[in-house]
Formats: sequence, structure tokens, C-alpha cells
Amino acid sequence: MKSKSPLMLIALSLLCGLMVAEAATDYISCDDPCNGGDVNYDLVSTVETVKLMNYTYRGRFYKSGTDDNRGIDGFPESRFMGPTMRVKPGQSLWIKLSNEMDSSDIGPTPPTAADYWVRLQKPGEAIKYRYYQLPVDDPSRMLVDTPNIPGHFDSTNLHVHGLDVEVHMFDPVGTHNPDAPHIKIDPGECYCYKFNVPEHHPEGQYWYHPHLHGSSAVQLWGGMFGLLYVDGGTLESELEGYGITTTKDFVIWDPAFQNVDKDTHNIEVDEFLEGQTTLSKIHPFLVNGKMNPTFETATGQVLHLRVLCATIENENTFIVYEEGREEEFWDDAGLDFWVIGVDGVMFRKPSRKHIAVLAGGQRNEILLQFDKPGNYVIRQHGIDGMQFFDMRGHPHNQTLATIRVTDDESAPKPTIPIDEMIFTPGYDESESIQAHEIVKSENIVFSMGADRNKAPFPQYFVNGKAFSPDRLDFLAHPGEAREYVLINGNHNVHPFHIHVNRFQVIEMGSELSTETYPVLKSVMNFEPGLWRDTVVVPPNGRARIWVKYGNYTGKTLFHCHFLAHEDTGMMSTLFIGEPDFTFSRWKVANIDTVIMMCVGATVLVVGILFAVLFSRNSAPKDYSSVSTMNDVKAKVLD
Ligand SMILES: [Cu+2]
Repeated sequence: MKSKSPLMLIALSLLCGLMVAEAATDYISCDDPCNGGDVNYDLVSTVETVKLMNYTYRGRFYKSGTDDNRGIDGFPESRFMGPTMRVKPGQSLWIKLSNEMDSSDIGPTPPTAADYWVRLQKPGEAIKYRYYQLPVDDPSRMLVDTPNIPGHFDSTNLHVHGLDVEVHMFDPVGTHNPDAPHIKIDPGECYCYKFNVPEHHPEGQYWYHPHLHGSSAVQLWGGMFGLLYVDGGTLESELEGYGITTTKDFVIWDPAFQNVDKDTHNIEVDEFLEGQTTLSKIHPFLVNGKMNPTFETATGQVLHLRVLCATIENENTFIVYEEGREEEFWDDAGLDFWVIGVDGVMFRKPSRKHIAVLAGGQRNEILLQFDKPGNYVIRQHGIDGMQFFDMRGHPHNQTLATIRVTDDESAPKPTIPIDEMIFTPGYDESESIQAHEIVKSENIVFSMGADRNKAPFPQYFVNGKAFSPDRLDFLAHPGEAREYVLINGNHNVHPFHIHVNRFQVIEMGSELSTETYPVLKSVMNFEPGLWRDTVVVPPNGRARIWVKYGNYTGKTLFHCHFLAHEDTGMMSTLFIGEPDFTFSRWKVANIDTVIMMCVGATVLVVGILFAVLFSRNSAPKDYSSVSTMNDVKAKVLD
């Protein structure tokens, strides 16, 4: 993927003292094929009109070459998602992304600094947060953080969420250039993504979506995402072996609409960060593109739901109630279900629950079984006080879907009780990260700012800094394991997602009372050592995670998966391995190798920077005396 001529270009820019270097890219002519993989997909981003609920909706979508593979299992009329991709471990996956978007007729218009100032003039109208009620200063004093102002809504790129493959946010895929720019595919342009899925990749549910800083929230709100299964057949055959033959996708999405025309039923995608909390607009949870769709099963039969939470700025619960009891507390009335895997990694043993909480990016593989015929509902319920948008009381508690259970005796029944089933496609216990492998513990602090003289407003930070594409924030090396303490000082949640590298959750906690916020109990209820790629950092709380960096190196990212937060700054660069070019090392912070690599005046600058950053890191604990996950958990809690 790299060639010599761009390297020469970079050498030239080095000589000229330029800080931005060009690199080899995978941009292609849109006439060229991109089909050299074992599995190949054509993905086209476009603006089109579709039917959604009873509405005619014009938004940004992926389309594919044929209509046949649009939509998702059981809901072919819900054409809001791109094609469902399937790849086997060990295969190469090539995706040609063609950008045909032209949204000139639908907006939204990228906000300007002046827009933020205008909104601040009417805090009671447009700004719902109670601490933004002060009068506003002169707009000429507004400081503009340009990289974190949302924009270029018709440009795009692609993230395969959760896959352990080449880093692919910066150009080209797999780049080790610390100055590499974002892959940015403008209208009329095409890019050929080439991924290699490892032989030992966990089999499960993943997904893909755009991830261009500044336009990712608008594009997901519009409808640009799709499912991606890593499927070697093991899970399917194990489920079949247990007599479980009905599997359905269950995709939760929280589109933001405006301008509902009562006659034509026309709706448009909401303007980004512009009145998005106004109750007159539609802000529902849809499942598979529908309001409260119905799934069918029979008494005794097991229904396997593959749940993706593709929400942009909300978390939601998954609670199963008998119809009519859905307003009751889940601890009393919620029915049992089984989680058999999360974030693409199957559990060995099913975990029985009566509530699950999902935030944007997370997946749950769920088994449902009912004793009695009748109607049951799956419910988003009880995140009051912690939901990002609940300053105006919504999204409301809502029924996500209905399950109609018939008395069909011919329906297949499981061969053994669900509690006794074993699934093998996940990780073996022996693959868990060991305490002695941790080389360093670092803090990652999510915070928000309400500086009324700054655009964007509000501000979103990681470790006190908004995202900068020109800075490397964290560094790690392949083969080493690191501990990150994710700290959330806000009253709402921030779901943390790290690209390419999944992690194990070691500890969670919050200063909030689980009596006041009972849903927190389930947010923080996790199996020690749980593998995830996205974790909810509890409000006023923390999550401690362990990551072991593997084969895939280069410049990548981690961020809050509430994409509106990410677009406005809550993201950091992460460099795995050695940057290609020493001239950029002055930008690298937070690493031990910096001092050795820098000379002259750079040594002084970096030395000061390092000293400041190092002093913020908590000392790693001594884990040498522990062996099991429970020991570890006790240790981190003490
Ligand atoms: Cu966030």
C-alpha cells in the first residue's frame, strides 16, 4: 500500500521544513474496480428519498448495486441501511466507497461561529442546558476552534467498527505517517478500502459507518450505516445444534427529524446541533427503520436477536415485559433473557439478565424464550436523568418492538435449557490479558466546557483538549498491554470506543447513587474481563480497561461514540508503533521514548511537556500477587 514516490515527496517536505507530508493513498478513479479481495462490496453514499414509517424521508443513505441486498433480514422494505456485509475469518475484504452525495436540497447548513453566538443570545429558546443562562458577550470575541466545527456534510469515509483490521481513519489505510490527514472522500470521489481479517478473528456482529470528523453525526442521523458479520459458520452451527433456528437483526436508531409536513408526510433530517432538543421534532427510537415492529415466535421456541445500538447521542435499555406491564420497574416485572455475546465476541456461557443497557456502537447477542403465548414488548425505559437529551424530557420511555408469541406446537424447541448451552466462537479464558503484562496506566478524562466565547458550543474535551488532527495524543507499541482509566465527570454518559483494538473491562464505578438512578446498576454490572470495543463510562464515574495491542499498527483514534460529541472535539489520536518520520516526534506526547529521540531545543520542549503529562498519570498498581480476574477486580477496587 505504500510506494516510494510519496516517501520521496515526504523527504522533500522534510527538507523544506514543511510539517504536512503527502502519502500514498487508496483513492481510485470511480471507473476503476476495487475487487481484488476474497469478498468485495460496492458501497455508494447518496442522497435519496425513501419511505420510513408513514413518512417520505429524504436523507443520506448507502445504496448498493442491486436492491436485493438492501434492507435487513425480515424487513426488506426498511431500505435505510447499506448492504449487510459478511466475511469469514482469514478472508480479505475490499470495499469500494463511491461518494455520490449532493445534499444541496436537504441541508443541514454547517454551523458558523456566528450561528453559535446567535443561539447563545436566546438561551431559553435554543440552549436547554441550565448552566448556559448567562448573558452573552460580544461575538467579535468568539474564539473559533475550526477543526471541531461540524461541516463538510457531503464528504465521507468509512469505519468498520470493532474489526481487528488495518487502521483506516487516516490516509492511506495502515499509515504510519504521524501527519497523515483523515481519509476524506468528497462528492464524485472513490476510495478502495482493503482489509485483511485475521484467521483468529472473533465471529460475531460488527457494523460500518462514516467517520469523517465533523460529518459523522449528521451522516448517521441521516441513515448511513450497515451491518457487518464476521461469520465462519461456527455460531450458526452451534445454534442449530441446540435447535435455535430463528435469528433476526434488531437495529436501534435514533434519527432526528424536522419539518414534518402533515399533508405530504415529508420529513427532513434535523439540523446538526441546531434545535435538536425541540420537542416539536421527531426524535424516536426506531428498530429496523420502523416504529415498534413486530417479531414472531412460539412458546418454548428460542428467538435469537442480534441487537445493534446505532444511536447517535442516546443510550437505551432492552427490557422485556408482558404487554401492559411496561410501566413497572424492571426489577419487579422485567422478564429474563440471555445475553450470549457483546460487541462481536461470544460468551462461552449465556448470561441471564432482565435488563441490558446499550449505547451507540454497542451490540448484544440476545436469546429470548417465552412460556406463555401472548404479546410482549421490548422497552426503552428508565434512563431518566442520565439521557443526553432528557433536559427536555426525551427521548421518551418507548416501546422498541413487540414480540408476538403464538402457541404453535410445531415450532422448533431447544434441545437443552439455554443456561446449559456453551458457545465457542469467542475468546478462551487463557487469552485474557494478564496483570503483569500491563506496562503503563493512563487516564483518559471526558469533560465538557461551557465557555460562551468559544465555538463550537458547548465544547467537548479529552484530557482537557479538543481534538486536533495535528497532534498525537497517545502512543502504544504492538505486543504491549496498557491500562486506561476512563473518567467521566459529566452527569450523562459517554460511550468510549477505541478503533481496531478491543479491550477487557476490569472495573466500573460511579459516585451517583444507584437508588436515585437504578439503571446505573445494570450499566455497571459486567462480567469481569468482559471483552468489548465500546464501553459506557458511567456518569460521574469511571471504567478501567485493559488493551493489548496486536498486529495492526499506525495512526488511529479513540473517542466518545456519541458522534455529535466526537464531531465537536471528544476524540484523541492514538499512534500504535513507531511513527515513520522522526521530524514529527516533537508532536508526540505521553511516551517514554520521546526524550531519547529528540535533540537540541526539542529536548527541552518535549521534556517539559512529558514532565507535565507524566505527573498526571496515576502510578500503576502492583498486580504481581494476583492471578484470577476476581483477584484483579478486588485489587483495582482497593
Ligand atoms: Cu460523549
